[in-house]
Amino acid sequence: MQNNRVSLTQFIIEEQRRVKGATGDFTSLLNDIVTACKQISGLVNKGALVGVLGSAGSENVQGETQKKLDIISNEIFLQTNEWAGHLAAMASEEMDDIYPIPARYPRGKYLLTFDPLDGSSNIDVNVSVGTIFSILRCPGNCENPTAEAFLQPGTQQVCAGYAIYGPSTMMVLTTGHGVNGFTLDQSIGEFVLTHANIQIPADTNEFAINASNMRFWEKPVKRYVDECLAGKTGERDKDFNMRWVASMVAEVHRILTRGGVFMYPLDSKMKDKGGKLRLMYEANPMSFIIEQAGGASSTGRTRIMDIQPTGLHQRVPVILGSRNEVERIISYHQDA
Ligand code: P6P
Repeated sequence: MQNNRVSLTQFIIEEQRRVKGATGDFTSLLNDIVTACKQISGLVNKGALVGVLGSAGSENVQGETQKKLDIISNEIFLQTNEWAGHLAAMASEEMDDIYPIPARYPRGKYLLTFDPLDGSSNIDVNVSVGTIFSILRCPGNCENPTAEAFLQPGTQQVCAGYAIYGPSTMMVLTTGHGVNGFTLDQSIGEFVLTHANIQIPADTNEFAINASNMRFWEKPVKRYVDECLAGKTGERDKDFNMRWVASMVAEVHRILTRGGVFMYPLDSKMKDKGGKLRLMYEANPMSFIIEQAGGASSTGRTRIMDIQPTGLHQRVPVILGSRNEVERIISYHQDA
């Protein structure tokens, strides 16, 4: 590689060498996931030029309007990952039920969950979107996987990652040995290691929340945000900045890069649904990444990665980012 840079392919293979008894199965699976993200990046980058913008005129299991690119990205993930024999099944934000690997292909020992195009409401206005994925081991009989096989706490994840389709396309990954970031070199079509061993600052002066929901928030969140807004004149004795991109991948990436706290808390509007964000393919993979980078991720009441899932599309409140800020918000929930 130019300038002695390490490609993602080389990085994954060198990681594999550290794992005793590794067969190369996981490495090959991760390579297929990366290939799917490169294809999605290409389509996102072309946008209107290839007629992929706009709504598909359908709704997903979440009751959300599906963009054309939501469906196309989902198809790309299925087609790129179904044939190689590494997976028993897949589950996606865009599909009601699990996708068992078709009988014409061999089944493998892993399960893959993904949100193929997170933040897709931004796609038509050309704001960063991304792909989030999580890899679990398939417990028991992988010959006939069921939705129950996926219902494992976040601590069981083998790997979590996201691609962010922004000014540059990046891939950020953890396999439980820290977090590393790779930038897509479009001239060679390869991801290259550019952000090794990412660590989140424990403190921050930046918070991210959809402030239009303020009247629905619980008291601990309202207390935290009010203190941030009071800045130097209040409890915190420092001024804060606010961001809201409405694309979780973009918020998490900013937090990994310069610290911060992201909140999509339980509010009275979403209380009956359990929250806004989905546990299996948004909150858990992002929590794994955030914790591996030295941050924290909680519902405000419990560590997200400890939650025993009860459903494939279960929603949870999410408060994640700089450790000291998340712990402060948790303490406010305990005070209440
Ligand atoms: P709101 C995108 O739809 C998403 O799932 C996350 O990526 C994002 O953080 C959140 O929802 C945005 O929600 O209510 O601000 O549109």
